[in-house]
Amino acid sequence: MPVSISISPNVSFVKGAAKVRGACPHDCPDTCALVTTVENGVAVKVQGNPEHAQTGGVLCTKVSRYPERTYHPDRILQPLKRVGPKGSGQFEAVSWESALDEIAAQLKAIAQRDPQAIAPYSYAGTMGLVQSESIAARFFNKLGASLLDRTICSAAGGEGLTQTLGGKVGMKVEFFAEAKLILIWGSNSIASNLHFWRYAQEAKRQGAKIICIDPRKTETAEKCHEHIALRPGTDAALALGIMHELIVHDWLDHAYINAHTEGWPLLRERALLWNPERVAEVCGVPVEQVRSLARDYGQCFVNGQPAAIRLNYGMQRVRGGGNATRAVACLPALIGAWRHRAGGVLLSSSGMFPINRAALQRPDLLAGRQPRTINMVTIGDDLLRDSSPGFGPKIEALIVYNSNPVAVAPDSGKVVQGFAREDLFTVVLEHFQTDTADYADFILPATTQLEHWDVHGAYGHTDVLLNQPAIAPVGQARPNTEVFRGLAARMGYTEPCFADDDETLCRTAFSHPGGDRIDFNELLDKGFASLPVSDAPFAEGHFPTPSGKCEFFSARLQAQGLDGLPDHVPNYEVAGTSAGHPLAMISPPARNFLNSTFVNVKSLRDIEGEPVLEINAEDALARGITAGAVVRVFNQRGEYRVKAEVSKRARPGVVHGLGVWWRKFGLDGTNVNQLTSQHLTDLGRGPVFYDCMVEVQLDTSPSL
Ligand SMILES: Nc1nc2c(c(=O)[nH]1)N[C@H]1C(S)=C(S)[C@@H](COP(=O)(O)OP(=O)(O)OC[C@H]3O[C@@H](n4cnc5c(=O)[nH]c(N)nc54)[C@H](O)[C@@H]3O)O[C@H]1N2
Ligand SMILES: Nc1nc2c(c(=O)[nH]1)N[C@H]1C(S)=C(S)[C@@H](COP(=O)(O)OP(=O)(O)OC[C@H]3O[C@@H](n4cnc5c(=O)[nH]c(N)nc54)[C@H](O)[C@@H]3O)O[C@H]1N2
Ligand SMILES: [Mo]
Repeated sequence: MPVSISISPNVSFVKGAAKVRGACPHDCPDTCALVTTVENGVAVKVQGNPEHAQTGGVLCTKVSRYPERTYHPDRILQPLKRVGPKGSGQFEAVSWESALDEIAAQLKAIAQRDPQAIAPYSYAGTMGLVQSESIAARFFNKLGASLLDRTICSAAGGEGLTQTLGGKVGMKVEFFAEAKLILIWGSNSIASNLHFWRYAQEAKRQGAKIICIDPRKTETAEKCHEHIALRPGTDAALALGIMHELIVHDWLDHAYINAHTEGWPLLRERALLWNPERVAEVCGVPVEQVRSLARDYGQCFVNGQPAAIRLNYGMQRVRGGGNATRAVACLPALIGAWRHRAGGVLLSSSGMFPINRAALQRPDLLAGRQPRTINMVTIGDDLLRDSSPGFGPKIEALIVYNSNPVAVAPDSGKVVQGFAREDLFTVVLEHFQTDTADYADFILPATTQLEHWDVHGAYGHTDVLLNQPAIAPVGQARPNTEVFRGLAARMGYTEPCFADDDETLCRTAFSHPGGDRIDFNELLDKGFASLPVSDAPFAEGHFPTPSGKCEFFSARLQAQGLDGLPDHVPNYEVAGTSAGHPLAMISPPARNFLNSTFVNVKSLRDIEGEPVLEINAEDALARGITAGAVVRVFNQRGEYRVKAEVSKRARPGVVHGLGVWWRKFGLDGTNVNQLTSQHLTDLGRGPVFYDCMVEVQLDTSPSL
C-alpha cells in the first residue's frame, strides 16, 4: 500500500512544473532550504532556495545530485528477506505484510525474555526530527528496548561546550561576515560547511584575517592567510598557549572577565604553565606561530575589533576532545569577544532550538522502566558480549535506521564480527544495500527526503526548516514513521500517539504547552522560520550555565571527580607509546560524500576517485612508497589496503584516510575504520576516530 501524500499550499506551479520547498536532510551544519522541481510526478532538479539567507540559492555538489540518488537504479524498492548466509548480501523480495508480521513475531519472542535484548541503532542519515526521533522513539520506549547513546559524532564537543557555555549555543553564523579575525579550528569548511565559508569570504573581502588550525592542509587551509598544522589531539595545548600570551601581555578584557566568568584565578594559573615553547613542542608547530596566533587574537581586543572562532567537530574526535573544546570555548570571554555580534565562538547552535522532545519521543511510554543504554561507539564490543549482570542481556536483535554502522563505527573488524552473528536478528531500514544492509535479515525500503514530511532544526544556523514531500514514494518505500507504525500495530500497541501522521508530528516538534515557539503557518508559507535569537547573545553574560557565567572552572565536573579546569589531555595513542605504529592517522570527511552517504552515487564517486591514504613525501620516502602504490596500513586492530597519495596535504608523521568509503568499494573489502578504536573521549563518551596510530608499508601481497 503506497503512502499517499497531500499536495500542500506550499506548492507553486510554474509552467506545468511544481516547485516544492524542502530541507536538506543531511548531517551538515548548513541545513539548506531546498526547492525541488517536479515534472509529471518526477523530481527533475533540486536547488538551493534563494529566499533563505543562509542557503543563498546555492547547494553543494553532492546535494545537487539528490535526484540521481533518489532514482538510482540500485535503490531498494521493496522489502527484502535474507536467503543466503549472513553477510552474503543475498535477499528475496517479500511483501510488506509478511515482512512486518515476521519482524513483529521475532521481536515479541525476544521481548518476552527481555525487551532490552532489542536495540535500536540510528544516527543522522536524516537530521529530520520526525523521521529520526518520533514514532521510532515511541515504539522503542513502549517496547522497553535498550536505549541508545547517540555519541558517534559530537558528544565530546557538545559536553565540553555545555560545561563551559551552558549548552550548544554560540554566535550567529551570518555575523562571521563582519569579523576582523576568523579562526577556522578543526574544520574543513569548504568541504563540510560551505555556507559558512561564504560568510568567511565576505569577511576576507572586508579585510579580515583568516587562520586555519588543522593538521591537514585542506582546501580550506590553502585559502586562509595562515595555516597552523598542529599534531592531532593537541588543540587544548594551543588554546592554553594563546591564554598564556593574553595573560603575559595583558590583552585581557578584565571587566568582562570579572562580570561574566567563573574561575578566572584558577584558569590563569593553569594557563601560565603553557608558555609558547611548551605549546610548540606539544603541537609540533613553530613557536613563532603560537606567538603570532595569540597576538592576532589579543590585538582584536586592543583594537576593539571582533574576533570569531568557527570550531568544528574535527578537533574533538580524540581522547581529550571534550577538554579541547572547553579550552577553546574559554577564549572569547578572555578578550570580551562576545560583546560584538561578530565575536565569540560557534561550534553548534543546536541547543538554541526549542524542540519539544518529550512530545515527540514520549518517554512516559517507558512507564517507569529504566532500560540499559548501549553506546553507538562500542557496538563492536557490545554485539560480542554475552549476558552478564553488568551488561544485561546479550543483544539479540538490532533495528538499524538512518545509519550505516558497519562502515562508520570504529574498530570495524569487531563490528563485522558482531553483525555476522547467526543468532542476531537484524532489520535495516535503508535506501540502498549498504555494508550494514548486507548483514540484515530484513531490509525495508525507506523513503528519501523528497518523499516524506519532516521538520528540521540546525547546528550551523538558527532557522527551522520544513520539508514537504515533492514526489510520491518511489517503489514501495515507506517513511521510517510508517514502518514503526506498522510494527506498533502488530505488537498490539493501541496508544493514540502511534497513529499521529507525519504532518502532525512536524507540528508537535516545536509545539509548546504555553504557545508554540515557531509559527507553523510561516513554515508552510516560506519553508523556513528564524528563531528569535538576539544578535550578541552573551554580550551581557547570561550564559545558560548554572552560574549564568562562562564557566572556566566547572564545579559540576569537579563533583564528578574530574578536572574542573580544561587541560591538554594527550591522545590514547601517541608516537612512542604505540610500538611499531609511528604514524598518526586521521580520517576526515571527503568533500563529495556525506559520511558514508553518496558513496554509491557514481558521478560523485568519480570526483572522489578511489579511497586513498595521503602521506607526506618524507614518510613515503622512508618507506619506499611512491605515488599510486598500494600500501598496507595496519595497527594492533587490523589492516587496510589502499592506494597511497604522496601529498603536501599531509604533515610529517600524520597520514589521512579520507572517509567514509563503503567497505565494499575498498581494495580488500574494508575501510579506514578497520583501524580506529572503540576508546571513548574524556567527556561525553564519544568516539576517538582521529586518535589512532598506524604503520604503512608497501603492499607485497599478490592477491590484489
Ligand atoms: N562534504 C561533507 N560535509 C560534511 C560531512 C561529510 O562527510 N562530507 N560530515 C558532516 C558531519 S557528520 C559533521 S559532524 C560536520 C562536521 O564535520 P567534521 O567532521 O568536523 O568535518 P570537517 O569540518 O571537515 O572537520 C574535520 C577537520 O578537522 C581536522 N582535524 C582532524 N583532527 C584534528 C585535530 O586534532 N585538531 C584539529 N584542529 N583539526 C583536526 C581534519 O583534518 C578536517 O579537516 O560536517 C558535516 N559535513
Ligand atoms: N573514520 C571515521 N569514521 C567516522 C567519521 C570520521 O570522520 N572518520 N565520522 C563520524 C561521524 S561525524 C558521523 S556523524 C558518523 C555518521 O554515521 P551515520 O549517521 O551512520 O551516517 P551515514 O554513513 O551517512 O549513513 C546514514 C545512512 O542513513 C540512510 N538514510 C538516509 N535517510 C534515511 C531515511 O530517511 N530513512 C532511513 N531508514 N535511512 C536513511 C542513508 O542511506 C545512509 O546509508 O560517522 C562517523 N564515522
Ligand atoms: Mo558527524
